Amino acid sequence: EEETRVSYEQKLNNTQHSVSRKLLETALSKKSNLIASADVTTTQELLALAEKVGPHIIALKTHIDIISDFEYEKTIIPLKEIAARHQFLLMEDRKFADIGNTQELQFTSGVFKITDWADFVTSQVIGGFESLDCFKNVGVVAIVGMSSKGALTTASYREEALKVALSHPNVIGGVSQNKIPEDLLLFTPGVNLADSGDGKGQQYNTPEHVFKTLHTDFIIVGRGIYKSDDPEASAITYKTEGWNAYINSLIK
Ligand code: BMP
Repeated sequence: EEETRVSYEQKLNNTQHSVSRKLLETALSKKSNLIASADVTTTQELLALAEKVGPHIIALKTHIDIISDFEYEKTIIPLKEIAARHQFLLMEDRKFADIGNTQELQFTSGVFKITDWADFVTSQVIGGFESLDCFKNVGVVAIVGMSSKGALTTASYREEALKVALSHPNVIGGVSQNKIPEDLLLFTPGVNLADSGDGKGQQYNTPEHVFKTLHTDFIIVGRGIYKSDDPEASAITYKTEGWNAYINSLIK
């Protein structure tokens, strides 16, 4: 793609949302656009990973419902302390996909009490505009398109999903494998330097590809980091690759 992208500084000037601002400010100060996906299943692994990769990431993405020994006091309180100390945000990848009232209950109740600790959450927009009203104290990243083979997020679905995302004040960005309007932040998972897939439908691209062709803002890396023998070294590699790819994408 020949056109230049919008820089983090420009995006910062164009947004009032406190979560967007925090993400962009953190990216600029850490020179990182890396979000680590902590798809581990115990509190100990989660906290150990957060501690190791914390200095190098702008956010840690969780699937909190896969933690088998979850306890608010033992899991969330220390996680929040690590996040504050290493200056990263907490992104709960809950992918809400229900009517507004149910999403509100899933967001505020149960054992996870996501509303009490997540800085931002992912949500499908399949429930329509008003289903997103309940997320007013956090940022919402709308699932616009999915990375897995055969996903039903066709061009026409993505177009309709973007209309909801662009019009809703709680939405700060989208997850997609395609370009989206630059007034939204673009979060791109399916990033891995070593693999092209996982045999379960996941499809991978390199950081270079997603910055150059999608003008993504933030890369999300799971197994490339947490499955590595040295997660901290891998986080540094993805941070450096991601930052260089971002800088290169600023140049025509
Ligand atoms: P990995 O890098 O190990 O493939 O992990 C990708 C992470 O991003 C997973 O947590 C997955 O749930 C999430 N994800 C994705 O892979 N594709 C999407 O389209 C949306 C996602 O949230």
